[in-house]
Amino acid sequence: MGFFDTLRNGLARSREALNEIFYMGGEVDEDFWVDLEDTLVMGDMGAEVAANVTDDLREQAARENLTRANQLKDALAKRLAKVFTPMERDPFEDVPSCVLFVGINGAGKTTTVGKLAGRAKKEGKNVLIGGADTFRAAAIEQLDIWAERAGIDMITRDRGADPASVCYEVLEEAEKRGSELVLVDTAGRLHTSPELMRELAKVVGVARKRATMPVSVVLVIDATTGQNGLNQAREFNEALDVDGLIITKLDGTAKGGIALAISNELKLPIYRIGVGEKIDDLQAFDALDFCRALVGEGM
Ligand SMILES: Nc1nc2c(ncn2[C@@H]2O[C@H](COP(=O)(O)OP(=O)(O)O)[C@@H](O)[C@H]2O)c(=O)[nH]1
Ligand SMILES: [Mg+2]
Repeated sequence: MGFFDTLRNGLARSREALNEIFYMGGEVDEDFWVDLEDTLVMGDMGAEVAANVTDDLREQAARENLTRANQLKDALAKRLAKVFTPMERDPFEDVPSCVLFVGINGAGKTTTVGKLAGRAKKEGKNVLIGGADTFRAAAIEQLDIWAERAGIDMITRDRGADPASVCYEVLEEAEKRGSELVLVDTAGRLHTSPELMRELAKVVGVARKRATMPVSVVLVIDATTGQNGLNQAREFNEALDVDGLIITKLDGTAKGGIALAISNELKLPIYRIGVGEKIDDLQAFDALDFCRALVGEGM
């Protein structure tokens, strides 16, 4: 299955509601526009985005005399794609690079580090993994399994160790070894909390001060959390000045639109998207492909 098919399958549930308005009747009338705007709001894209996109599309339909709903599909995908904040630098390709992964528990940080490390190693990059999630013993084990599977070294310390010191050590080791890509996993909590933000701010501060390579802070967000994901993103970005996003669990959620809302509101690029639990289930993000998969293709 190609990249696009996997993505399209993953976003099937987000697409269902949109398809309904495109197929029902198929006539572009007043109801169509109301339904479209509602559906975009329901799809977690945010009221303002939904209104702007609907207005623009409505103008385009009038200008180009588009009267069938299906004629508007590609125009909608193209308009939605513009809502995303584009990526200027890819921290996983433009090496040397140190990436710190942050996010609440269960967002998919450790899995994403594992997937990215495995892929970078395959591409011949010199990778080092840092295990700065010293909050839970199981977290270190989980990361170790990924590291071992990929044949990559991991630097960590025992449970309870100071994550900022772990990060410092990882960077020293990376320098000694001439590592190109340093991926540092950090601890989350069930929710955002001042304690978590203080701990992570320290990790980020140490990394930015110590590293001789560019440091990126990547926020991992579970798409299935919908609006709550947007709230998390606001808090993390405020506390840590995040550089970009990875949105996970886009397979089988009806909340794919949240990716668009977060990228737009916080002006953050999406570096990768997660569409499953296995090593290959992490994809490059292309805004137009994503929106076409969300909207559906065809006349
Ligand atoms: N379906 C699906 N599951 C994912 C994805 N990414 C991570 N997971 C699963 O989400 C759960 C939590 O992931 P984990 O990496 O431990 O999250 P962390 O607490 O942020 O480190 C695990 O069961 C992962 O297999 C994804 O893109 N799709
Ligand atoms: Mg983890």
